[in-house]
Amino acid sequence: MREALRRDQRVDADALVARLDAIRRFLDAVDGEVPDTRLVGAHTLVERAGTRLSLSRDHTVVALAGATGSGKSSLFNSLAGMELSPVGVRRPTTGVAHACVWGPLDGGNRLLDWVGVLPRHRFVRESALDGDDESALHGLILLDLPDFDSVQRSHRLEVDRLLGLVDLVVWVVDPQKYADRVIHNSYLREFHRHREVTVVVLNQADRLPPAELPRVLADLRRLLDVDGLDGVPLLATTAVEPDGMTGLREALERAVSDRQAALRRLSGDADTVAAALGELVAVEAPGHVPDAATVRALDRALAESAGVPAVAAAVEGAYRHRAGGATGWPLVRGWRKLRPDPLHRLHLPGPTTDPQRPAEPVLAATSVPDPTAAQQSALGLAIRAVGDRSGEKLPAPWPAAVTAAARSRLADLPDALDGAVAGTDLGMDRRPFWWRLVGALQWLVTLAAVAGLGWLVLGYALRALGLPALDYPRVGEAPLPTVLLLGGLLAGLLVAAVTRPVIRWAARRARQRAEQRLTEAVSRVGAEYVLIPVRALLDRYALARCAWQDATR
Ligand SMILES: Nc1nc2c(ncn2[C@@H]2O[C@H](COP(=O)(O)OP(=O)(O)OP(=O)(O)O)[C@@H](O)[C@H]2O)c(=O)[nH]1
Ligand SMILES: [Mg+2]
Repeated sequence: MREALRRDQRVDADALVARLDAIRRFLDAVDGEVPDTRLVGAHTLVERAGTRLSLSRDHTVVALAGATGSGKSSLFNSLAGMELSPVGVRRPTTGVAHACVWGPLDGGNRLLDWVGVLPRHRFVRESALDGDDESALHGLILLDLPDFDSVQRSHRLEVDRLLGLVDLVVWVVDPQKYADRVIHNSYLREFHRHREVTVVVLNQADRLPPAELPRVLADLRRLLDVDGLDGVPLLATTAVEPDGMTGLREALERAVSDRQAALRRLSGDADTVAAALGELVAVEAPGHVPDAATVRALDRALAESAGVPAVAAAVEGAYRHRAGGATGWPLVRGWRKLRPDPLHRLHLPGPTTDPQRPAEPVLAATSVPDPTAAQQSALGLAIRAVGDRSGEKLPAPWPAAVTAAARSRLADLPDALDGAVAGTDLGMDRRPFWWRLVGALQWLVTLAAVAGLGWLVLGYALRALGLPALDYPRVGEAPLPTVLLLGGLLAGLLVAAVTRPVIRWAARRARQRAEQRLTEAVSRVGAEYVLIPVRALLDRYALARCAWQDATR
Protein backbone atom coordinates (compact mmCIF):
# COMPACT_ATOMS: atom_id res chain seq x y z
CA MET A 1 0.00 0.00 0.00
CA ARG A 2 1.07 3.52 -0.76
CA GLU A 3 2.80 5.37 2.05
CA ALA A 4 1.14 8.56 3.28
CA LEU A 5 2.77 11.70 1.96
CA ARG A 6 5.25 13.50 4.10
CA ARG A 7 4.66 17.22 4.59
CA ASP A 8 7.75 18.18 2.67
CA GLN A 9 6.94 15.81 -0.19
CA ARG A 10 5.58 17.46 -3.33
CA VAL A 11 2.75 16.01 -5.34
CA ASP A 12 3.40 15.95 -9.06
CA ALA A 13 0.31 17.15 -10.88
CA ASP A 14 0.85 14.79 -13.83
CA ALA A 15 1.31 11.81 -11.51
CA LEU A 16 -1.88 12.76 -9.69
CA VAL A 17 -3.78 13.04 -12.98
CA ALA A 18 -2.46 9.59 -13.94
CA ARG A 19 -3.70 8.16 -10.63
CA LEU A 20 -7.11 9.72 -11.09
CA ASP A 21 -7.20 8.32 -14.60
CA ALA A 22 -6.39 4.89 -13.18
CA ILE A 23 -9.35 5.21 -10.79
CA ARG A 24 -11.52 6.15 -13.77
CA ARG A 25 -10.30 3.01 -15.60
CA PHE A 26 -11.06 0.97 -12.50
CA LEU A 27 -14.62 2.28 -12.48
CA ASP A 28 -15.06 1.47 -16.16
CA ALA A 29 -13.75 -2.06 -15.63
CA VAL A 30 -16.03 -2.87 -12.70
CA ASP A 31 -19.09 -1.06 -14.02
CA GLY A 32 -22.18 -3.18 -13.51
CA GLU A 33 -20.37 -5.86 -11.50
CA VAL A 34 -19.65 -4.09 -8.22
CA PRO A 35 -22.57 -2.47 -6.33
CA ASP A 36 -22.64 1.28 -6.88
CA THR A 37 -22.72 1.87 -3.13
CA ARG A 38 -19.11 0.65 -2.93
CA LEU A 39 -18.01 2.99 -5.69
CA VAL A 40 -19.58 6.24 -4.52
CA GLY A 41 -16.29 7.55 -3.08
CA ALA A 42 -14.38 6.80 -6.27
CA HIS A 43 -17.03 8.35 -8.51
CA THR A 44 -17.16 11.43 -6.30
CA LEU A 45 -13.39 11.81 -6.31
CA VAL A 46 -13.06 11.42 -10.08
CA GLU A 47 -15.76 14.00 -10.66
CA ARG A 48 -14.56 16.40 -7.98
CA ALA A 49 -10.86 16.13 -8.81
CA GLY A 50 -11.51 16.72 -12.49
CA THR A 51 -13.35 19.92 -11.68
CA ARG A 52 -10.92 21.13 -9.02
CA LEU A 53 -7.91 20.65 -11.31
CA SER A 54 -9.65 22.44 -14.15
CA LEU A 55 -10.34 25.44 -11.88
CA SER A 56 -7.76 27.88 -10.54
CA ARG A 57 -4.62 26.23 -9.26
CA ASP A 58 -3.32 29.62 -8.17
CA HIS A 59 -5.80 29.62 -5.34
CA THR A 60 -5.72 27.61 -2.16
CA VAL A 61 -9.07 27.06 -0.49
CA VAL A 62 -8.70 26.85 3.29
CA ALA A 63 -11.59 26.11 5.65
CA LEU A 64 -11.82 27.04 9.31
CA ALA A 65 -13.76 24.16 10.85
CA GLY A 66 -14.67 23.40 14.42
CA ALA A 67 -17.27 23.28 17.15
CA THR A 68 -19.57 26.18 17.85
CA GLY A 69 -17.97 28.96 19.84
CA SER A 70 -14.42 27.79 19.24
CA GLY A 71 -13.72 31.11 17.53
CA LYS A 72 -13.73 30.33 13.78
CA SER A 73 -15.48 33.54 12.82
CA SER A 74 -13.26 35.51 15.17
CA LEU A 75 -10.13 34.04 13.55
CA PHE A 76 -11.63 34.64 10.09
CA ASN A 77 -12.32 38.29 10.86
CA SER A 78 -8.93 38.83 12.50
CA LEU A 79 -7.09 37.33 9.51
CA ALA A 80 -9.20 39.41 7.13
CA GLY A 81 -8.71 42.45 9.32
CA MET A 82 -12.45 43.21 9.01
CA GLU A 83 -15.71 42.15 10.61
CA LEU A 84 -16.92 40.02 7.70
CA SER A 85 -18.54 37.13 9.52
CA PRO A 86 -20.72 37.94 12.53
CA VAL A 87 -19.32 36.81 15.86
CA GLY A 88 -21.98 36.09 18.40
CA VAL A 89 -22.77 35.15 21.93
CA ARG A 90 -25.80 33.11 20.95
CA ARG A 91 -24.72 29.73 19.62
CA PRO A 92 -24.50 28.64 16.87
CA THR A 93 -23.75 31.92 15.11
CA THR A 94 -22.51 31.13 11.62
CA GLY A 95 -25.16 29.33 9.55
CA VAL A 96 -23.66 29.49 6.07
CA ALA A 97 -20.08 29.57 4.84
CA HIS A 98 -18.43 32.96 4.38
CA ALA A 99 -15.45 33.43 2.11
CA CYS A 100 -12.66 35.93 1.91
CA VAL A 101 -10.43 36.03 -1.13
CA TRP A 102 -6.94 37.48 -0.99
CA GLY A 103 -5.87 38.92 -4.33
CA PRO A 104 -7.80 39.08 -7.61
CA LEU A 105 -11.26 37.57 -7.58
CA ASP A 106 -11.48 36.18 -11.16
CA GLY A 107 -10.34 32.58 -10.73
CA GLY A 108 -11.46 32.65 -7.12
CA ASN A 109 -15.05 33.37 -8.08
CA ARG A 110 -15.29 30.32 -10.31
CA LEU A 111 -13.81 28.26 -7.53
CA LEU A 112 -16.32 29.69 -5.05
CA ASP A 113 -19.19 29.02 -7.48
CA TRP A 114 -18.11 25.38 -7.46
CA VAL A 115 -17.55 25.28 -3.70
CA GLY A 116 -21.00 26.81 -3.36
CA VAL A 117 -20.48 30.00 -1.36
CA LEU A 118 -23.19 32.53 -2.16
CA PRO A 119 -21.92 35.74 -3.79
CA ARG A 120 -23.29 37.83 -0.93
CA HIS A 121 -21.05 35.92 1.49
CA ARG A 122 -17.88 36.46 -0.56
CA PHE A 123 -15.45 39.24 0.34
CA VAL A 124 -12.23 40.47 -1.20
CA ARG A 125 -9.20 41.26 0.91
CA GLU A 126 -7.65 43.90 -1.29
CA SER A 127 -7.04 47.32 0.05
CA ALA A 128 -4.72 50.09 -1.10
CA LEU A 129 -3.95 50.75 2.54
CA ASP A 130 -2.40 47.31 2.98
CA GLY A 131 0.53 47.96 0.68
CA ASP A 132 2.40 44.67 0.41
CA ASP A 133 1.30 43.44 3.86
CA GLU A 134 -1.17 41.00 2.49
CA SER A 135 0.72 39.96 -0.65
CA ALA A 136 2.05 36.82 1.05
CA LEU A 137 -1.52 35.60 1.28
CA HIS A 138 -2.41 36.32 -2.36
CA GLY A 139 -4.23 33.27 -3.68
CA LEU A 140 -5.80 32.38 -0.32
CA ILE A 141 -9.53 31.73 -0.19
CA LEU A 142 -10.45 31.45 3.46
CA LEU A 143 -13.79 29.93 4.41
CA ASP A 144 -15.53 30.38 7.74
CA LEU A 145 -17.68 27.29 8.16
CA PRO A 146 -20.73 26.73 10.35
CA ASP A 147 -20.20 24.52 13.40
CA PHE A 148 -20.01 20.78 12.81
CA ASP A 149 -21.44 19.76 16.18
CA SER A 150 -24.47 21.88 15.52
CA VAL A 151 -27.95 21.42 16.83
CA GLN A 152 -28.86 22.53 13.31
CA ARG A 153 -28.73 19.56 10.97
CA SER A 154 -28.32 21.86 7.97
CA HIS A 155 -25.06 23.21 9.46
CA ARG A 156 -23.60 19.72 9.73
CA LEU A 157 -24.58 18.85 6.16
CA GLU A 158 -23.05 22.07 4.87
CA VAL A 159 -19.82 21.44 6.79
CA ASP A 160 -19.57 17.86 5.52
CA ARG A 161 -20.12 19.01 1.95
CA LEU A 162 -17.51 21.76 2.16
CA LEU A 163 -14.93 19.59 3.92
CA GLY A 164 -15.07 17.34 0.86
CA LEU A 165 -14.15 20.20 -1.46
CA VAL A 166 -11.59 22.41 0.24
CA ASP A 167 -7.82 22.11 -0.19
CA LEU A 168 -6.72 22.55 3.42
CA VAL A 169 -8.58 22.41 6.74
CA VAL A 170 -7.71 24.39 9.86
CA TRP A 171 -9.43 22.66 12.77
CA VAL A 172 -10.24 25.19 15.46
CA VAL A 173 -10.63 23.85 19.00
CA ASP A 174 -10.88 25.70 22.27
CA PRO A 175 -9.58 24.86 25.75
CA GLN A 176 -13.00 23.70 26.95
CA LYS A 177 -13.93 21.35 24.12
CA TYR A 178 -10.63 20.28 22.54
CA ALA A 179 -11.14 16.70 23.77
CA ASP A 180 -14.76 16.37 22.55
CA ARG A 181 -15.55 12.96 21.11
CA VAL A 182 -17.39 14.37 18.09
CA ILE A 183 -14.47 16.29 16.69
CA HIS A 184 -12.05 13.39 17.14
CA ASN A 185 -14.19 10.42 16.21
CA SER A 186 -16.34 11.92 13.48
CA TYR A 187 -13.91 14.32 11.88
CA LEU A 188 -10.22 14.35 12.75
CA ARG A 189 -9.86 10.57 12.56
CA GLU A 190 -11.51 10.59 9.12
CA PHE A 191 -8.83 12.99 7.94
CA HIS A 192 -5.86 10.82 8.83
CA ARG A 193 -4.96 10.44 5.16
CA HIS A 194 -4.91 14.23 4.83
CA ARG A 195 -2.25 14.96 7.41
CA GLU A 196 -0.33 17.14 5.01
CA VAL A 197 -3.34 19.41 4.44
CA THR A 198 -4.42 19.57 8.07
CA VAL A 199 -3.61 22.23 10.65
CA VAL A 200 -4.98 22.21 14.18
CA VAL A 201 -5.22 25.37 16.25
CA LEU A 202 -5.98 25.64 19.93
CA ASN A 203 -7.80 28.98 19.94
CA GLN A 204 -8.66 31.16 22.94
CA ALA A 205 -5.22 30.40 24.32
CA ASP A 206 -5.51 33.66 26.26
CA ARG A 207 -8.18 32.04 28.42
CA LEU A 208 -5.62 29.57 29.81
CA PRO A 209 -3.12 30.45 32.54
CA PRO A 210 0.27 30.62 30.75
CA ALA A 211 1.53 27.63 32.73
CA GLU A 212 -1.40 25.50 31.61
CA LEU A 213 -0.98 26.10 27.87
CA PRO A 214 1.93 23.64 27.28
CA ARG A 215 0.07 20.95 29.22
CA VAL A 216 -3.14 21.37 27.21
CA LEU A 217 -1.16 21.44 23.94
CA ALA A 218 0.64 18.21 24.93
CA ASP A 219 -2.68 16.56 25.78
CA LEU A 220 -4.17 17.67 22.47
CA ARG A 221 -1.09 16.37 20.62
CA ARG A 222 -1.56 12.99 22.28
CA LEU A 223 -5.20 12.89 21.15
CA LEU A 224 -4.18 13.84 17.61
CA ASP A 225 -1.64 11.02 17.57
CA VAL A 226 -4.41 8.61 18.52
CA ASP A 227 -6.48 10.06 15.64
CA GLY A 228 -3.67 9.14 13.25
CA LEU A 229 -2.76 12.79 12.80
CA ASP A 230 0.76 12.59 14.19
CA GLY A 231 2.97 15.34 12.86
CA VAL A 232 0.26 17.80 11.87
CA PRO A 233 1.02 21.42 12.82
CA LEU A 234 -0.56 22.28 16.18
CA LEU A 235 -0.65 26.00 16.99
CA ALA A 236 -1.99 28.09 19.86
CA THR A 237 -3.96 31.18 18.76
CA THR A 238 -5.76 34.08 20.30
CA ALA A 239 -8.24 35.69 17.95
CA VAL A 240 -8.84 38.72 20.13
CA GLU A 241 -5.22 39.87 20.18
CA PRO A 242 -3.57 41.43 17.09
CA ASP A 243 -0.47 39.20 17.19
CA GLY A 244 -2.28 36.15 18.53
CA MET A 245 -2.29 34.36 15.17
CA THR A 246 1.22 34.80 13.84
CA GLY A 247 1.87 31.06 13.64
CA LEU A 248 -1.40 30.40 11.81
CA ARG A 249 -0.80 33.23 9.39
CA GLU A 250 2.67 31.88 8.59
CA ALA A 251 1.24 28.40 8.04
CA LEU A 252 -1.31 29.84 5.61
CA GLU A 253 1.37 31.85 3.80
CA ARG A 254 3.40 28.70 3.33
CA ALA A 255 0.39 26.79 2.01
CA VAL A 256 -0.46 29.58 -0.43
CA SER A 257 3.09 29.99 -1.78
CA ASP A 258 3.54 26.24 -2.02
CA ARG A 259 0.46 25.86 -4.26
CA GLN A 260 0.47 22.22 -3.26
CA ALA A 261 -2.53 22.01 -0.96
CA ALA A 262 -5.06 21.23 -3.73
CA LEU A 263 -2.84 18.49 -5.15
CA ARG A 264 -2.07 17.07 -1.72
CA ARG A 265 -5.72 17.10 -0.77
CA LEU A 266 -6.68 15.19 -3.91
CA SER A 267 -3.73 12.87 -3.50
CA GLY A 268 -4.95 12.08 0.03
CA ASP A 269 -8.45 11.50 -1.33
CA ALA A 270 -6.99 9.18 -3.97
CA ASP A 271 -5.20 7.27 -1.18
CA THR A 272 -8.49 6.88 0.72
CA VAL A 273 -10.35 5.75 -2.37
CA ALA A 274 -7.61 3.37 -3.51
CA ALA A 275 -7.46 1.80 -0.04
CA ALA A 276 -11.21 1.16 -0.16
CA LEU A 277 -11.10 -0.20 -3.71
CA GLY A 278 -8.22 -2.51 -2.84
CA GLU A 279 -10.58 -4.95 -1.14
CA LEU A 280 -12.41 -5.42 -4.43
CA VAL A 281 -9.32 -6.60 -6.29
CA ALA A 282 -7.30 -8.06 -3.45
CA VAL A 283 -5.79 -11.03 -5.33
CA GLU A 284 -4.04 -11.56 -8.65
CA ALA A 285 -6.36 -12.33 -11.54
CA PRO A 286 -6.52 -16.12 -12.03
CA GLY A 287 -4.63 -17.38 -15.07
CA HIS A 288 -5.72 -20.77 -16.30
CA VAL A 289 -9.29 -21.19 -15.18
CA PRO A 290 -11.39 -23.16 -15.26
CA ASP A 291 -9.26 -26.32 -15.02
CA ALA A 292 -9.27 -28.87 -17.83
CA ALA A 293 -11.38 -31.38 -15.87
CA THR A 294 -14.15 -28.81 -15.37
CA VAL A 295 -14.13 -27.94 -19.07
CA ARG A 296 -14.28 -31.65 -19.96
CA ALA A 297 -17.25 -32.09 -17.63
CA LEU A 298 -18.93 -29.11 -19.32
CA ASP A 299 -18.31 -30.59 -22.78
CA ARG A 300 -19.75 -33.92 -21.64
CA ALA A 301 -22.87 -32.30 -20.23
CA LEU A 302 -23.28 -30.19 -23.38
CA ALA A 303 -22.91 -33.28 -25.58
CA GLU A 304 -25.51 -35.18 -23.56
CA SER A 305 -27.86 -32.24 -23.64
CA ALA A 306 -27.39 -31.75 -27.40
CA GLY A 307 -28.22 -35.42 -28.00
CA VAL A 308 -24.79 -36.26 -29.39
CA PRO A 309 -25.03 -39.95 -28.37
CA ALA A 310 -28.45 -40.24 -30.06
CA VAL A 311 -27.19 -38.61 -33.27
CA ALA A 312 -24.05 -40.75 -33.25
CA ALA A 313 -26.19 -43.87 -32.81
CA ALA A 314 -28.36 -42.68 -35.69
CA VAL A 315 -25.23 -42.26 -37.81
CA GLU A 316 -24.29 -45.89 -37.12
CA GLY A 317 -27.82 -47.02 -37.89
CA ALA A 318 -27.95 -44.89 -41.04
CA TYR A 319 -24.64 -46.27 -42.21
CA ARG A 320 -25.87 -49.82 -41.83
CA HIS A 321 -29.17 -48.91 -43.44
CA ARG A 322 -27.58 -47.22 -46.42
CA ALA A 323 -24.74 -49.72 -46.81
CA GLY A 324 -27.29 -52.55 -46.60
CA GLY A 325 -29.35 -50.81 -49.27
CA ALA A 326 -26.33 -50.41 -51.53
CA THR A 327 -24.74 -53.82 -51.07
CA GLY A 328 -27.64 -56.12 -50.13
CA TRP A 329 -29.22 -58.75 -52.25
CA PRO A 330 -30.82 -56.76 -55.09
CA LEU A 331 -34.14 -58.60 -54.89
CA VAL A 332 -34.82 -57.46 -51.33
CA ARG A 333 -33.22 -53.99 -51.52
CA GLY A 334 -36.50 -52.30 -52.31
CA TRP A 335 -38.11 -53.84 -49.25
CA ARG A 336 -35.18 -52.61 -47.16
CA LYS A 337 -35.70 -49.07 -48.42
CA LEU A 338 -39.20 -49.07 -46.99
CA ARG A 339 -37.68 -48.82 -43.52
CA PRO A 340 -36.92 -45.18 -42.54
CA ASP A 341 -33.34 -43.89 -42.48
CA PRO A 342 -32.43 -43.18 -38.81
CA LEU A 343 -30.77 -39.86 -39.67
CA HIS A 344 -33.76 -38.66 -41.67
CA ARG A 345 -35.91 -39.37 -38.68
CA LEU A 346 -33.80 -36.79 -36.76
CA HIS A 347 -34.12 -34.34 -39.67
CA LEU A 348 -30.40 -34.26 -40.04
CA PRO A 349 -28.69 -33.50 -43.35
CA GLY A 350 -29.61 -36.48 -45.44
CA PRO A 351 -27.66 -38.84 -47.63
CA THR A 352 -26.73 -38.24 -51.23
CA THR A 353 -28.33 -41.53 -52.26
CA ASP A 354 -31.25 -39.38 -53.30
CA PRO A 355 -29.82 -36.48 -55.30
CA GLN A 356 -33.29 -34.92 -55.65
CA ARG A 357 -33.46 -34.37 -51.91
CA PRO A 358 -32.27 -30.82 -51.16
CA ALA A 359 -29.65 -30.44 -48.45
CA GLU A 360 -31.15 -29.13 -45.22
CA PRO A 361 -30.20 -25.61 -44.22
CA VAL A 362 -27.51 -25.67 -41.57
CA LEU A 363 -29.55 -23.89 -38.91
CA ALA A 364 -32.70 -25.91 -39.42
CA ALA A 365 -34.05 -27.24 -36.18
CA THR A 366 -33.35 -30.90 -35.84
CA SER A 367 -35.67 -33.45 -34.33
CA VAL A 368 -33.03 -34.63 -31.90
CA PRO A 369 -34.94 -35.46 -28.70
CA ASP A 370 -35.05 -32.60 -26.17
CA PRO A 371 -32.76 -33.00 -23.20
CA THR A 372 -34.28 -34.76 -20.25
CA ALA A 373 -34.73 -32.96 -16.94
CA ALA A 374 -31.73 -34.87 -15.59
CA GLN A 375 -29.57 -33.79 -18.53
CA GLN A 376 -30.70 -30.20 -18.13
CA SER A 377 -29.85 -30.12 -14.48
CA ALA A 378 -26.50 -31.82 -15.16
CA LEU A 379 -25.74 -29.09 -17.70
CA GLY A 380 -26.80 -26.41 -15.21
CA LEU A 381 -24.46 -27.89 -12.62
CA ALA A 382 -21.58 -28.13 -15.10
CA ILE A 383 -22.00 -24.47 -16.07
CA ARG A 384 -22.23 -23.43 -12.45
CA ALA A 385 -19.05 -25.41 -11.76
CA VAL A 386 -17.27 -23.44 -14.51
CA GLY A 387 -18.32 -20.20 -12.80
CA ASP A 388 -17.49 -21.43 -9.32
CA ARG A 389 -14.07 -22.82 -10.26
CA SER A 390 -13.17 -19.70 -12.23
CA GLY A 391 -14.14 -17.21 -9.58
CA GLU A 392 -13.56 -19.07 -6.31
CA LYS A 393 -10.30 -17.31 -5.43
CA LEU A 394 -11.58 -13.80 -6.16
CA PRO A 395 -12.84 -11.42 -3.49
CA ALA A 396 -16.57 -10.58 -3.21
CA PRO A 397 -18.57 -9.69 -5.23
CA TRP A 398 -16.63 -11.27 -8.11
CA PRO A 399 -17.39 -14.99 -7.50
CA ALA A 400 -21.12 -14.33 -7.90
CA ALA A 401 -20.44 -12.15 -10.95
CA VAL A 402 -18.33 -14.87 -12.60
CA THR A 403 -21.03 -17.47 -11.98
CA ALA A 404 -23.61 -15.09 -13.44
CA ALA A 405 -21.36 -14.58 -16.50
CA ALA A 406 -21.11 -18.34 -16.98
CA ARG A 407 -24.90 -18.54 -16.97
CA SER A 408 -25.48 -15.32 -18.91
CA ARG A 409 -26.22 -17.03 -22.24
CA LEU A 410 -27.95 -20.07 -20.83
CA ALA A 411 -31.21 -19.24 -22.61
CA ASP A 412 -29.48 -19.20 -26.02
CA LEU A 413 -27.73 -22.53 -25.48
CA PRO A 414 -30.43 -24.97 -26.70
CA ASP A 415 -30.73 -23.28 -30.11
CA ALA A 416 -26.98 -22.92 -30.41
CA LEU A 417 -26.47 -26.60 -29.61
CA ASP A 418 -29.15 -27.64 -32.06
CA GLY A 419 -27.57 -25.43 -34.73
CA ALA A 420 -24.16 -26.92 -34.03
CA VAL A 421 -25.51 -30.46 -34.38
CA ALA A 422 -27.42 -29.55 -37.54
CA GLY A 423 -24.35 -27.88 -39.02
CA THR A 424 -21.89 -30.67 -38.31
CA ASP A 425 -20.68 -32.67 -41.29
CA LEU A 426 -21.49 -36.17 -40.11
CA GLY A 427 -19.45 -37.69 -42.94
CA MET A 428 -22.54 -39.39 -44.37
CA ASP A 429 -22.87 -37.58 -47.67
CA ARG A 430 -20.49 -39.82 -49.63
CA ARG A 431 -21.11 -43.37 -50.82
CA PRO A 432 -17.95 -45.41 -50.38
CA PHE A 433 -16.63 -46.91 -53.60
CA TRP A 434 -16.67 -50.37 -52.15
CA TRP A 435 -20.44 -50.20 -51.73
CA ARG A 436 -20.77 -49.79 -55.49
CA LEU A 437 -18.33 -52.57 -56.16
CA VAL A 438 -20.16 -54.98 -53.89
CA GLY A 439 -23.50 -53.74 -55.22
CA ALA A 440 -22.38 -54.44 -58.79
CA LEU A 441 -21.12 -57.88 -57.78
CA GLN A 442 -24.51 -58.60 -56.20
CA TRP A 443 -26.24 -57.57 -59.38
CA LEU A 444 -23.90 -59.81 -61.38
CA VAL A 445 -24.52 -62.93 -59.32
CA THR A 446 -28.23 -62.19 -59.15
CA LEU A 447 -28.36 -61.84 -62.93
CA ALA A 448 -26.51 -65.13 -63.22
CA ALA A 449 -29.08 -66.81 -60.96
CA VAL A 450 -31.96 -65.24 -62.88
CA ALA A 451 -30.41 -66.29 -66.20
CA GLY A 452 -29.95 -69.85 -64.89
CA LEU A 453 -33.55 -69.88 -63.65
CA GLY A 454 -34.86 -68.57 -66.95
CA TRP A 455 -32.88 -71.13 -68.90
CA LEU A 456 -34.19 -73.94 -66.68
CA VAL A 457 -37.78 -72.71 -66.98
CA LEU A 458 -37.39 -72.52 -70.76
CA GLY A 459 -36.12 -76.17 -70.79
CA TYR A 460 -39.11 -77.33 -68.71
CA ALA A 461 -41.54 -75.45 -70.90
CA LEU A 462 -40.15 -76.97 -74.12
CA ARG A 463 -40.32 -80.42 -72.57
CA ALA A 464 -43.89 -79.86 -71.43
CA LEU A 465 -44.90 -78.83 -74.91
CA GLY A 466 -43.27 -82.04 -76.30
CA LEU A 467 -40.72 -79.99 -78.22
CA PRO A 468 -37.14 -81.21 -78.49
CA ALA A 469 -35.32 -80.79 -75.14
CA LEU A 470 -32.59 -78.22 -74.73
CA ASP A 471 -29.16 -79.66 -74.50
CA TYR A 472 -27.67 -77.84 -71.50
CA PRO A 473 -23.93 -77.40 -71.46
CA ARG A 474 -22.47 -79.05 -68.39
CA VAL A 475 -20.03 -78.00 -65.77
CA GLY A 476 -18.58 -81.27 -64.58
CA GLU A 477 -21.72 -83.35 -63.95
CA ALA A 478 -24.11 -80.43 -63.36
CA PRO A 479 -26.01 -78.64 -66.11
CA LEU A 480 -24.91 -74.99 -66.53
CA PRO A 481 -28.33 -73.37 -65.77
CA THR A 482 -28.49 -75.16 -62.43
CA VAL A 483 -24.94 -74.09 -61.69
CA LEU A 484 -25.82 -70.52 -62.61
CA LEU A 485 -28.99 -70.53 -60.48
CA LEU A 486 -27.58 -72.21 -57.39
CA GLY A 487 -24.14 -70.63 -57.80
CA GLY A 488 -25.72 -67.19 -58.20
CA LEU A 489 -27.91 -67.64 -55.13
CA LEU A 490 -25.09 -69.05 -53.05
CA ALA A 491 -22.66 -66.37 -54.17
CA GLY A 492 -25.24 -63.69 -53.31
CA LEU A 493 -25.67 -65.12 -49.82
CA LEU A 494 -21.94 -65.49 -49.44
CA VAL A 495 -21.22 -61.88 -50.49
CA ALA A 496 -23.92 -60.67 -48.08
CA ALA A 497 -22.49 -62.79 -45.27
CA VAL A 498 -18.95 -61.53 -45.87
CA THR A 499 -20.07 -57.90 -46.24
CA ARG A 500 -22.21 -57.77 -43.08
CA PRO A 501 -19.35 -57.69 -40.52
CA VAL A 502 -17.47 -55.23 -42.69
CA ILE A 503 -20.53 -52.94 -42.69
CA ARG A 504 -20.88 -53.31 -38.93
CA TRP A 505 -17.24 -52.37 -38.42
CA ALA A 506 -17.44 -49.44 -40.84
CA ALA A 507 -20.70 -48.24 -39.22
CA ARG A 508 -18.98 -48.20 -35.83
CA ARG A 509 -16.14 -46.17 -37.36
CA ALA A 510 -18.63 -43.76 -38.90
CA ARG A 511 -20.27 -43.40 -35.50
CA GLN A 512 -16.99 -42.65 -33.75
CA ARG A 513 -16.03 -40.12 -36.41
CA ALA A 514 -19.40 -38.39 -36.20
CA GLU A 515 -19.28 -38.43 -32.40
CA GLN A 516 -15.90 -36.76 -32.44
CA ARG A 517 -17.02 -34.05 -34.87
CA LEU A 518 -20.22 -33.44 -32.92
CA THR A 519 -18.33 -33.23 -29.65
CA GLU A 520 -15.96 -30.68 -31.16
CA ALA A 521 -18.87 -28.61 -32.49
CA VAL A 522 -20.67 -28.74 -29.16
CA SER A 523 -17.49 -27.85 -27.32
CA ARG A 524 -17.09 -24.77 -29.55
CA VAL A 525 -20.60 -23.75 -28.48
CA GLY A 526 -19.53 -24.24 -24.85
CA ALA A 527 -16.53 -22.01 -25.42
CA GLU A 528 -18.59 -19.30 -27.07
CA TYR A 529 -21.57 -19.33 -24.74
CA VAL A 530 -19.99 -20.20 -21.40
CA LEU A 531 -16.20 -19.90 -21.33
CA ILE A 532 -15.82 -16.67 -23.29
CA PRO A 533 -18.26 -14.68 -21.10
CA VAL A 534 -16.39 -15.98 -18.06
CA ARG A 535 -13.03 -15.05 -19.59
CA ALA A 536 -14.36 -11.61 -20.50
CA LEU A 537 -15.36 -11.01 -16.90
CA LEU A 538 -12.01 -12.24 -15.58
CA ASP A 539 -10.31 -9.91 -18.05
CA ARG A 540 -12.30 -7.04 -16.58
CA TYR A 541 -11.18 -8.10 -13.12
CA ALA A 542 -7.57 -8.13 -14.33
CA LEU A 543 -8.02 -4.67 -15.85
CA ALA A 544 -9.53 -3.39 -12.62
CA ARG A 545 -6.66 -4.79 -10.57
CA CYS A 546 -4.12 -3.32 -12.93
CA ALA A 547 -5.87 0.06 -12.73
CA TRP A 548 -5.94 -0.19 -8.95
CA GLN A 549 -2.21 -0.89 -8.88
CA ASP A 550 -1.65 2.20 -11.02
CA ALA A 551 -3.90 4.20 -8.68
CA THR A 552 -1.83 3.21 -5.64
CA ARG A 553 1.51 4.17 -7.21
N1 LIG B 1 -10.97 35.35 24.84
C1 LIG B 1 -11.17 34.94 23.63
N2 LIG B 1 -12.40 34.89 23.15
C2 LIG B 1 -12.59 34.45 21.89
C3 LIG B 1 -11.51 34.06 21.10
N3 LIG B 1 -12.01 33.66 19.89
C4 LIG B 1 -13.34 33.85 19.96
N4 LIG B 1 -13.70 34.31 21.15
C5 LIG B 1 -15.07 34.55 21.57
O1 LIG B 1 -15.80 33.34 21.51
C6 LIG B 1 -17.12 33.58 21.10
C7 LIG B 1 -17.45 32.75 19.90
O2 LIG B 1 -16.70 33.18 18.82
P1 LIG B 1 -17.12 32.93 17.31
O3 LIG B 1 -16.01 33.44 16.49
O4 LIG B 1 -18.49 33.40 17.02
O5 LIG B 1 -17.13 31.37 17.29
P2 LIG B 1 -17.54 30.42 16.05
O6 LIG B 1 -16.58 29.29 16.14
O7 LIG B 1 -17.54 31.19 14.85
O8 LIG B 1 -18.97 29.92 16.46
P3 LIG B 1 -20.15 29.46 15.50
O9 LIG B 1 -20.27 30.42 14.42
O10 LIG B 1 -21.34 29.33 16.33
O11 LIG B 1 -19.73 28.12 14.99
C8 LIG B 1 -17.22 35.07 20.82
O12 LIG B 1 -17.82 35.68 21.91
C9 LIG B 1 -15.80 35.49 20.65
O13 LIG B 1 -15.60 36.81 21.02
C10 LIG B 1 -10.20 34.13 21.65
O14 LIG B 1 -9.20 33.79 21.04
N5 LIG B 1 -10.10 34.57 22.93
MG1 LIG C 1 -18.95 31.52 13.46
